[in-house]
Amino acid sequence: MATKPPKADIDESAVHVTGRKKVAVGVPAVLHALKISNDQMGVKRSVETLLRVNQKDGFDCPGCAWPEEEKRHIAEFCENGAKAVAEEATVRRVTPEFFAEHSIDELRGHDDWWLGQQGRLTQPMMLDGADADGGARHYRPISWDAALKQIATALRELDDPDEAIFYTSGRTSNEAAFLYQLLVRGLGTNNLPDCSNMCHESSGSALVETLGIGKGTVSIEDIHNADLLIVAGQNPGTNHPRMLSALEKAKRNGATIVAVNPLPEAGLMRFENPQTPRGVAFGGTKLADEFVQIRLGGDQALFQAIGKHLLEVDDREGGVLDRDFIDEYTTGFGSYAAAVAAVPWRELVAATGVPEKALRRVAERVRTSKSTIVCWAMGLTQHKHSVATLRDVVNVLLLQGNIGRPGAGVCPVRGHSNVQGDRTMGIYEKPAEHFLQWLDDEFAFHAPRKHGYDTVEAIRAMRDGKARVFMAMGGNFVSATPDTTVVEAALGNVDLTVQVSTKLNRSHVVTGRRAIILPTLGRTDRDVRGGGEQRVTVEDSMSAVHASRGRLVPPSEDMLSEVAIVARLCAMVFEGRDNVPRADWSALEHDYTGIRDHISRVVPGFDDFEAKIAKGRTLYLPNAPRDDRHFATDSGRAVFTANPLEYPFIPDGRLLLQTLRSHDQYNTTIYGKDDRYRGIHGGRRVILVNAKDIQKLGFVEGDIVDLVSEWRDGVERRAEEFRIVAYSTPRGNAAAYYPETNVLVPLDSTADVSGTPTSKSVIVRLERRAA
Ligand SMILES: Nc1nc2c(c(=O)[nH]1)N[C@H]1C(S)=C(S)[C@@H](COP(=O)(O)OP(=O)(O)OC[C@H]3O[C@@H](n4cnc5c(=O)[nH]c(N)nc54)[C@H](O)[C@@H]3O)O[C@H]1N2
Ligand SMILES: Nc1nc2c(c(=O)[nH]1)N[C@H]1C(S)=C(S)[C@@H](COP(=O)(O)OP(=O)(O)OC[C@H]3O[C@@H](n4cnc5c(=O)[nH]c(N)nc54)[C@H](O)[C@@H]3O)O[C@H]1N2
Ligand SMILES: [Mo]
Repeated sequence: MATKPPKADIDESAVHVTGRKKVAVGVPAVLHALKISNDQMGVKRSVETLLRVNQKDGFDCPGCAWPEEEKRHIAEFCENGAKAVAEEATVRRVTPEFFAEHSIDELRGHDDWWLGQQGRLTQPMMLDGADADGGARHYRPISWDAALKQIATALRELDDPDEAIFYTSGRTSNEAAFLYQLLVRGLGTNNLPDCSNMCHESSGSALVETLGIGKGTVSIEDIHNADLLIVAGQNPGTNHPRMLSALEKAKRNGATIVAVNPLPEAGLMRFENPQTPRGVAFGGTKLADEFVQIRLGGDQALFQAIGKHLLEVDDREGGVLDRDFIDEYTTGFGSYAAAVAAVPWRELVAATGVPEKALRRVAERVRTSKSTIVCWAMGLTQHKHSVATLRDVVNVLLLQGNIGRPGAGVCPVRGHSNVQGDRTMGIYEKPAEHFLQWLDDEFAFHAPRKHGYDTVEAIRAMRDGKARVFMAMGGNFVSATPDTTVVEAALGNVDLTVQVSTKLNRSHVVTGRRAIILPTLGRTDRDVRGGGEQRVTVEDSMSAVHASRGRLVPPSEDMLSEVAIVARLCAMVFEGRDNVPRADWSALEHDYTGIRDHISRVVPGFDDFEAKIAKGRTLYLPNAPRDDRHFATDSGRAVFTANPLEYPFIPDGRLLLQTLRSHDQYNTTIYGKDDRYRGIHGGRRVILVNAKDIQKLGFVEGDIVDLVSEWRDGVERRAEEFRIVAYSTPRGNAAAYYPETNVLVPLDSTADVSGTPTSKSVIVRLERRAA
């Protein structure tokens, strides 16, 4: 059932705009984090909890996937990590009384901010068909056993296992993820969409094809020792604050940093490290040596320009390219070189919005660099031509042999704290044949081979009535996915929706005909099973795996870990069936070392898993391109690719909108109403527009407008009542926050090859609201 996205809870009339900050972090950040965490947890619990973040015997921060350094600070967390911890370790509770008080219709009128503020879920709850007396529908308490039986029965009764869809968000531990994919494949489907499909899928697609690995090729030491770091399409001051410390270190070691972004993001420009007295006292470190204010979607052109310049100078003077590397380790150089030679400079200038002189200046920095790393996040992955863009990033690095040597390589900076680990554990709708064979051998069954649905395909399947059960291992599917109205209607077509969650969100209130909530332990919670206190493991953005152990008393006694939930479901779903994985599910539920044992035999690089993560140690997964310039591509070589130049076309009178994160949110979880570094306070329904465009379009700052998305299917998608804010962004480009704007992103507007929704490029027109 579709509902109008609510906007009542945050009073947008209170929004006000101050100047943009030019420095990130520093003392105000620490104070702000402590305020949010004291509100949620109280002072004593805040201090106890925050001191455990990312320590060797503590828990992995549930914030981002940036790696920990070998030598830990006492307080190894950042402002936004502290907020993520506070959100989970809050003392507020959502109890059965809460659900008795609020009907489902009432809850549906609230936004994710209000829902998240209510606290931790404490007991399994079930929402059935209409009430017998025809009154309002409420979630009612249900026992674990009854809830899991309902789910198992629904799965066992499907005509076809492909009628079930299993989503995963990226916080799920390796152990839970491994069992979960086994449950799904044991049922007989590969329908395993995950948040990666909307996130770094484009990186995975481009890197597998060109380097034979779907992950980055650098370590934290490489970052510290790089000669040149290009940070493109990323806002680390907000989303990966600990990365700023690494950039600061690189800077002290003599690195040059180039920031490529349509917005002058505070963290990239200047950084005050609250963990060093120097940082605060002396106004911080200047990070970016050069800021390239690029047009949205102009990055492919930028990297083609760099490649073109390097080739031109090499032709004239020689000595620019690493010929030995190119000859020995790569293929496709000739066709790449011919392709970039044919692109006219004026087109590269038009696409980037950057003058040729400035493009060549950046290229000169690359030419003279001894070792170059390119870091990127959503600004490069969420466009139609993202895979082509990232192929061109790889091309530039290959020219100078910048793969597989110290201080050089590709660095896709991951989002969720275990999103990379979940993939390693097999959360993937298109699993590799060798992975499935190893699963078959280990568990004595035959896993399905047919590829499953990714996130967008899963929505289409539900929309078209092809799916009957939808289960989510964390996340907030309704708010995180594109085309909110379509998604809400699609979920309404499903017989049973199941959410395994820590906190309440829109996905619990926009449901299938029946719905079940299974409350689960988070990273900070102590997890005691029959076999004693359990640890789980996670993999960071740089392929380092380590254990995580929560210490807090869980929100209620009636909660199960993700592992226990999935292990019990495996037992119930597989009972008495042929061709299902064979394992002692109850033993695995009570002692996770048994799961790690299975992992060590199935997943490459995990030999001696248990010993390697003992006593806070880290297991570094093999990384063939980095370790010995091995490339698991068809040719066994790294691949240069020739990619036709693409960039977005913006029709006259329209703007190209990117949807991004404010400083006070974690994806769909809204911590607060401020975007401190960008100077927006007290509200979220704002659209940042270049002052000249505001004037050209006939508006003034502060005008309230509807954003209307224009897409070739002719469907009108509208997000209502946004305030216009003048901001430094290239002409024709605009920015507004997600998830409020997801309603504008057309389901079928996806990246070529990777299928990622184009959240960073939505054509909109602004429509004045009648006063
Ligand atoms: N506190 C906090 N931490 C987080 C998250 C969070 O929500 N809150 N989310 C986590 C997750 S899942 C992820 S994936 C990451 C996201 O981390 P980011 O990718 O940093 O997140 P976004 O807010 O989407 O910011 C995109 C950045 O790219 C820029 N950009 C947009 N389009 C383009 C473009 O075409 N070219 C270039 N060069 N730049 C562009 C934007 O101006 C912005 O600076 O952060 C993770 N960490
Ligand atoms: N328009 C637009 N859309 C986007 C993006 C964008 O930039 N623009 N970014 C995309 C990206 S990069 C991503 S990664 C997705 C994010 O998509 P999701 O991962 O689906 O969304 P989150 O908001 O991170 O999910 C938050 C919920 O996860 C649950 N949760 C938190 N911790 C745990 C845990 O430990 N276990 C369990 N079981 N549940 C837990 C809580 O209930 C919480 O409400 O959104 C995507 N959507
Ligand atoms: Mo993400």
